[in-house]
Amino acid sequence: MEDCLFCKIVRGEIPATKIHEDEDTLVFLDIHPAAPVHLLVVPKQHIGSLSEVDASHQQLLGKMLWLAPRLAASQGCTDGFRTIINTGRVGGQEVFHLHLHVIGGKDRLPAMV
Ligand code: DGP
Repeated sequence: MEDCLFCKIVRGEIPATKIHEDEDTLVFLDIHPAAPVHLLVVPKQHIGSLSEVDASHQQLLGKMLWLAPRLAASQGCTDGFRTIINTGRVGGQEVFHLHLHVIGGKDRLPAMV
C-alpha cells in the first residue's frame, strides 16, 4: 500500500527504532509511548485491521502473539505486560495497518475499560 504509514516504515521510507525484524514482521517503538516500554508488532504485508484477516493469516497472527512475551522480556518486562489490538474507528484504531501493541515497564498499568 503506497500511502500506508506502516508500509512506509516497513519499506524503510520513514525512520523508526527497530527492535526486531524477520521475514514476516517488523517490530519498532511507538512514537507516542503509553508506558516506558511500548512496541508495535507489525506484519510486513499490508492488512488493514484485524477485521480483514482470513484463514491464510492464522500463522502470522500466531507469530505476532508468540513474539510478544519474547519482545517484552527483551525490553525488561519480565513481570507482565499488556497486548492491545485496536480494530476500526470504534476500537480506537488510528493507523489502518494491523498492529499489536506491547506495553509495559511500569509497576502496574492502569485498568482499562
Ligand atoms: P492505533 O491507535 O492502535 O492505530 O495505534 C497507532 C499507534 O501508532 C499510536 O500508538 C502511535 C503510533 N504511531 C503513529 N505514527 C507513528 C510513526 O510515524 N512512527 C511510529 N513509530 N509510531 C507511530
